[in-house]
Amino acid sequence: MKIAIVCYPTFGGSGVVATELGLALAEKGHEIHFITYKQPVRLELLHKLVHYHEVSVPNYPLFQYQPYELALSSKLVDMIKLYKIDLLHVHYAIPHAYAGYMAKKMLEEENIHIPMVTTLHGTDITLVGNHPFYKPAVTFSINNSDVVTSVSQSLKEDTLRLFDIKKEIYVVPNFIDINKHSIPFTECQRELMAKKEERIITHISNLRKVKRIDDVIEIFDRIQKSMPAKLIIVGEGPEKIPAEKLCKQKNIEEKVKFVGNSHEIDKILCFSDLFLLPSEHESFGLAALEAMACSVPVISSNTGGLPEVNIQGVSGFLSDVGNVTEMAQNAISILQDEKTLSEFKKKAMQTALKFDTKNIVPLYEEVYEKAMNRIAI
Ligand code: GMT
Repeated sequence: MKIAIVCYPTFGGSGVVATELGLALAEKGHEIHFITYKQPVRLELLHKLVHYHEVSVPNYPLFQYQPYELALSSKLVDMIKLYKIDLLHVHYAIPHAYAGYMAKKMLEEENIHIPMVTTLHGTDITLVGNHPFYKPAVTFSINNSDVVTSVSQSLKEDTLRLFDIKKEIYVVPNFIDINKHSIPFTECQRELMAKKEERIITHISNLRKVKRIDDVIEIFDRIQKSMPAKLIIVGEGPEKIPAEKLCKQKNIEEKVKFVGNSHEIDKILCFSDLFLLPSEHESFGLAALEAMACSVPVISSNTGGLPEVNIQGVSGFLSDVGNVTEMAQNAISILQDEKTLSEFKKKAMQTALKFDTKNIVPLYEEVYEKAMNRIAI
């Protein structure tokens, strides 16, 4: 099948999932065309079935806002015609499903009927899409997609609660290539980050308010008071400077390393002992799954789709949002001795296996079949 994938190319779960999906589909023989404004961060164009088409938006000084949706829908029309694409898969409702719908309608004028699958990722529903300024357009785009998927049962329920949805929503969880993530420990650079006796705690995100970085630091502060430990914070975002200030205030700045965005999260995770994700909201928590796939247990909040990924007492522990006391106690209980830690590490990895690429990508292929049949009817 020839599939066009539209996604956000930057650091962030939805772009990562879209990219990994495209690569996995190409491995299975599908021809994949990524259409977005920048080459997706995890995309290496080394596969003969993977293409990337850049959407450029000319900067016209008269406009306060440059019309990206217009440029995207025009690019979609051109590429779908040029490469004879069979199916369009848009990740993130805003503005991709909206632009995709416009492309579909333009193509219909030329008697080209292209099915559109929309995957909802979370922030497009719970944070941004739900805003009254966007809600009618998001509702319309979801209802006018041929097939809609969401990355967790919890996100499906949120979508049905927040919007007037007339479409079936299929849950297709996020996934991970377990083999790609199991880096042998010998390759690790642990000694660059921490002393032998120190536990390494890691947090990876785009450091936005929703990730509750203050809680990450508060939990770590309590851990480091009871055992030697280091905290590695991977990512860039608006909460970075306040977080650095908080570390200084708490006098733990030497124990916290901010390493910025990284293309090598596996190499960081492979020497991590614990992953913290105390988010205010998380429709799935791909970062937690990536940690688990590297045998890193997770301390998280119990919001959104996190309980579908992180299993209480097995791959880690979950607490109510903001309950840093319980999160720190649970973290210490995992880290306190080698036997408990290695038990949790093993189970974290076993829990992640359920989400391996080979189990989930066929579900997307089934969804594509459904969408193709819908158009054929
Ligand atoms: O929150 C982020 O880190 C970015 C955001 C995005 O849109 O890329 O992530 C959302 O989609 C991810 C992939 O499906 C999910 O794993 C994240 O849980 C979800 N973020 C939120 O719901 C806050």
